[in-house]
Amino acid sequence: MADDRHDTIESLLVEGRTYPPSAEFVAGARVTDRAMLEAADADPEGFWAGQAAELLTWFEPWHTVCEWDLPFATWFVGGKLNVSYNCLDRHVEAGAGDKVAYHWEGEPGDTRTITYAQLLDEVSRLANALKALGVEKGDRVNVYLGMVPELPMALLACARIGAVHSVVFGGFSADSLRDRINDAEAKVLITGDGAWRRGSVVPLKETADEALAECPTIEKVLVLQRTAHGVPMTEGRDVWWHDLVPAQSDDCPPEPMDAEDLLYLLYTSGTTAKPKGIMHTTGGYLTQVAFTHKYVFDLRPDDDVYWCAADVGWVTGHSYIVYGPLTNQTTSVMYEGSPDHPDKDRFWSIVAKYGVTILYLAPTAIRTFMKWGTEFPERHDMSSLRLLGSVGEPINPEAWVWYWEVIGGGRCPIVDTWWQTETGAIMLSPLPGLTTLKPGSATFPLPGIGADVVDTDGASVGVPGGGYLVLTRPWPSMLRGIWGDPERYRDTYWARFDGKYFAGDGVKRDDDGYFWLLGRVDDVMLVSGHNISTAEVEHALVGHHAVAEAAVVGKTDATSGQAVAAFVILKAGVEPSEALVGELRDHVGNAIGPIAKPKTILFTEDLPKTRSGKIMRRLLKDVSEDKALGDTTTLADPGVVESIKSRYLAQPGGDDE
Ligand code: 6R9
Repeated sequence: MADDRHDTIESLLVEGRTYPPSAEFVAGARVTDRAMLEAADADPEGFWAGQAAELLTWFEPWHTVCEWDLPFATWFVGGKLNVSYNCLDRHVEAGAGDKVAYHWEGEPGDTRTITYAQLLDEVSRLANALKALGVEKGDRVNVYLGMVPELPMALLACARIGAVHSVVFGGFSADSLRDRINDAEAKVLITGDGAWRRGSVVPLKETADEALAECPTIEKVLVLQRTAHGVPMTEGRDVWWHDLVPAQSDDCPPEPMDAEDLLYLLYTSGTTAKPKGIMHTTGGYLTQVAFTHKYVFDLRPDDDVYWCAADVGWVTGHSYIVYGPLTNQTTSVMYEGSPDHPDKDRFWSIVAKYGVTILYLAPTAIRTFMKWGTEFPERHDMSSLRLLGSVGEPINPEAWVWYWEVIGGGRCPIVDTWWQTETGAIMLSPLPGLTTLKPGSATFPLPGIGADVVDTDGASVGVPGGGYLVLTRPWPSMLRGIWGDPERYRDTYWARFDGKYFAGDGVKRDDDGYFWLLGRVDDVMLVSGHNISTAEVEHALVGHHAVAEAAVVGKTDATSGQAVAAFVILKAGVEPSEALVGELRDHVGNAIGPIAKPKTILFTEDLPKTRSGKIMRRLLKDVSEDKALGDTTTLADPGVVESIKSRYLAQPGGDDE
């Protein structure tokens, strides 16, 4: 890194430094005062009804805004609409058919530009093809594809005919796919021959075939050709997309759906137990997704080129690659492959090529880019960027400041957005034209959202204070339950604190009332009677100049109950050594207190992560305690944990000292 840049970042990291919105940003921003927050707070239902009417087109109006029979909410009861109509037809009818919906770039470098009119045409054909395969309203359709335009098309085609989609991330194993198909009792699977990832073929069809050997409900499989590497087709069951879809009519009237009809199931990333089929419905979901997309990203639909670099296989992709952006008639970028193919500047070349103005990333990606160094973003002109977003994990201040300076050029507000598969849409986030930012804080609840911090008895802790994050009133895009298991829904989210939704995250509020997320409460360690959050120790570790990324778990310890075990990825060019272990232990001791010093530190090249980039601490805990590994099916790369395990057990002091 150039020395002046290093100095700038160091100076920005001064504790307590805040970032008010610049006058230039405020001048063009959608929200610059508290009027909307206050109105929403005074009358949340009236506020959401206003948004539903303004942002969506309804075939028939609702008669009741919200019915709340704790823990079951319904929104816009009696209203009728169609999601694909809202995402496509109405924009074409309004004359925006030639506007680009997606600039798509394949990993090998092939590109496609898809307008709203073309997308409507393709979605209608696909919807007719699904009907031809026997799909009816209410049926479940599983989708197992890479990041190709046909993936959003598949979601929209289901929505068009009232089928329920259940997307399984294209990197998941045959077992994960099988379990999710069987839980949803899906009738049709949409998949492909393969997907491109890091220059190689991800064998989707072979994996799907393995899963389907044990999926009795699947009748037909629609197969998209992408990699053309030659895959087996099962006679009578498998149909090539190119044989069926183009031959269909491009006229498929959108099915009028009830506001509370099921739109999709999405299985949670499963960092803990058995995956849950989270249920999202139609009217409330689309309202809140469109609202948050418009106001959190301060959208200017005529000028912005928006890129959410997540995968459609997780909720961020559902809400902020497909439904939010299309409802708001946005021009988006979609990229198929990995960020280091053919080189580590791929993302930045895409930003420059399409003139991306809004970029939405996960902290895990940002930390990876930090590890690779500034030379890659510095190769490209990224002056088109005007707003940056972060989602998926707490972002540590070092990564925030790096994102601010190196990617945003010190000019772009960063919206740190807290939400969950279960919440459907962003819940806590800055409003970029209003909120003064603090690096590492998701700041405040958005308009219409009730959030609080409570202690173990469910009592509000006030400001400042720390405890459990809860949501205090229903919101339109909230999950409607867990598929097939209403009791588990009640137990998981509503049983812990009476009348409140428990998010599972720990949180602190500072003197100014800002929310600071501390990670999952399952990840809190108890060391000699002291609660220490894994996120705090991880933040301390990545605050050391040698460390790129860190994961921390509490391992069972005979003397202290639990001991802190750390897994550390060093920055490029830093050599691991015993001296560095000592230095890092002292560094944590100084930052938090001697009690938080890791007992063991293992240097590693990689960490076990889910496909959405979340560290699977549960598996690291198994490693640190030398236990059989729990469910590894949701890992991005199952090899990583095995290799950490063998090295962990080999290291001096890796066992109990
Ligand atoms: C959207 C998504 C949800 C969990 C959530 C929390 C963590 C997400 C965060 C964040 C701190 C943020 N999380 N965003 N933690 N700051 N801005 O990630 O959904 O995959 O269901 O995960 O992710 O722990 O409870 P999902």
